[in-house]
Amino acid sequence: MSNQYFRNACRLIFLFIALFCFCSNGYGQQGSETKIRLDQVGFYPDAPKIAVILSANDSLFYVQTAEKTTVFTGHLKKSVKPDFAGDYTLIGDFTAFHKTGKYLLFVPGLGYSYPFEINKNVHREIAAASIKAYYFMRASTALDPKFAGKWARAEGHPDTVVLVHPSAASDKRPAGTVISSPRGWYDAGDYNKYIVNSGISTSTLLSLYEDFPAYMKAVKLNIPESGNGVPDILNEVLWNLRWMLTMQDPNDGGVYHKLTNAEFDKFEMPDKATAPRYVVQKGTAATLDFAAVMAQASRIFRKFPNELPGLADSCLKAANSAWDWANKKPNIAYEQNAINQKFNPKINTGAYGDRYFSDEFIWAASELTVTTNLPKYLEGIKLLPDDRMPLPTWSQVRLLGYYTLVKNAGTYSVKELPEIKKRLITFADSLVAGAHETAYETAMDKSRRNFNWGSNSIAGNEGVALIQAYKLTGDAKYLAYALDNLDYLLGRNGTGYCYVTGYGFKPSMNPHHRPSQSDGVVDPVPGLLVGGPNPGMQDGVKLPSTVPDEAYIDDYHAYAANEIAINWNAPLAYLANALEALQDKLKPVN
Ligand code: 9MR
Ligand code: 9MR
Repeated sequence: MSNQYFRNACRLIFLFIALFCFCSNGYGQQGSETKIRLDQVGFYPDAPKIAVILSANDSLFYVQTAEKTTVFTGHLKKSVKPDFAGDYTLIGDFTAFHKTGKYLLFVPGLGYSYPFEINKNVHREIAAASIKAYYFMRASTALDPKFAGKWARAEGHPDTVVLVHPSAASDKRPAGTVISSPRGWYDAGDYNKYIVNSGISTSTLLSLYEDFPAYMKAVKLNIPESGNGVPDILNEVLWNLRWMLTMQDPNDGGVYHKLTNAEFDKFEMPDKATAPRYVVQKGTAATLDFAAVMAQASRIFRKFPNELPGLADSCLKAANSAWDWANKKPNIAYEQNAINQKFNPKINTGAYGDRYFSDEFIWAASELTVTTNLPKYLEGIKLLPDDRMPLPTWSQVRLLGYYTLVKNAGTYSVKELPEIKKRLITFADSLVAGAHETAYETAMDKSRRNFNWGSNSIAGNEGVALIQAYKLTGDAKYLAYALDNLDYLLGRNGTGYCYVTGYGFKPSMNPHHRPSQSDGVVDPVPGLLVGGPNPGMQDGVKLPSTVPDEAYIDDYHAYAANEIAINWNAPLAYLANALEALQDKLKPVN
């Protein structure tokens, strides 16, 4: 990544400028840069450009070159509403400045921002890195320096000897049966592999390809499969998809909830973590999520018959047998506490427990319908069970079904389709309404309820929903609000962090991620989105603030605010790549 050198050079230059300002007792102040919050990666020439300033004595701000030549002067505007701490912010809008180059923002009495770039393709590198991040999460393979650079590591978790846990015992596979279930991505900072969370993550990446095939075909990731005729994003998805296929019991079509240790590993490299691995109880959520992903994968991989012969058929067959299992067993929750009362060893890793399956049924039925063009899957499914439009998360996947139905409209007929379209647009409108009145001018900052475990994925998933609305309506306003949320993740937020490792001038450096903490390399594995502000403190780490959007600490102990996870990276990848693909459509909103 050649731009890394550029960034390091910029950091140095910036430090010199800061030092100069400080020593010469000039108009700068140490630490001032942290009070100017902006997308630390940069801006598109013709798109909106917003900086949020925490305090200022003056009403003007300046865009300057590194030589301190002013190229743009703007008026600071007080935010319409205060932030969650009750303080108003100042908005510096330099949308009207279009010239490409490298700049700093100067606020009299405060000082300089971090340097930033205005350019086409400005998020291209971070967008690709957010997908490459999955390569770094691969289980069952060594990471070669050719692809992994200084983050190369030995193979961890071959997962060729995995035990059927007593909770998953069946006639044909009694407890203790050995199965092979290699590959897949580690879920997060831990080394376990969970089907439910893999479902939404894998699907979001597949959708990124499905929605932007031309753009995504050109994204090169430098992974072992690169150049094999399959787009790299699909190559990466295949690593997890092939693992998912092994999680289905071929005897009945049911899918094990997860492949896991009994207890979380200590902080050590993957090859050192060799505790026994189990597949646990099959469940309805896992089986339906699996069916949905396999159905979607089938229609995508059908276009690569020569490179991947038979794969599309295998996926569809797997999807159908999973669907049949779930219809026979529509209500099997994964209840870890109850399981631990009955069986040994007790399993104390992530639960991803979900007790409501109507959304999983909607999603799986939608994917199967679109892939097969057969009406039978939607028979008996209430596509509109209530008025809600819940933003997707690992436990709530209804909208993933809606997105799929809407973008494939025309291939078959679903009577609820006009209503679903209307609701998606109304939902996007509800996200943008009042977003620019918040202290950071983002949809993300509208509600304190957004700030829970993995809050950054909410910013990402809102962005995905807004891009769906753009695709549905062609209205560029939705793209501008999607960009606001990307800006949020990259620095225009309540802490001033760029929440993606390896990018920006103040990135998260200490994620709760076992390899990043154990590999002896100072820089964390790049391209990973941390969970972000969460006042819940479920990890017991005291946060510097409990204000919702400031409740964050860059400390690896803080897994409730600073872990990384595949289901958080996926919406970032979707958002950043989609905006790159659509950058020419971006324009200011009035
Ligand atoms: O590392 C684990 C992380 O992946 C999980 O999200 C988190 C919550 O389930 O748990 C982490 O593991 C911790 C465990 O729960 C308690 N002991 C310390 C472990 C590592 O910090
Ligand atoms: O993302 C999950 C979050 O919604 C839950 O509140 C939390 C506690 O159950 O678990 C999170 O998922 C973790 C999973 O259980 C284990 N691997 C790490 C995941 C991210 O922290």
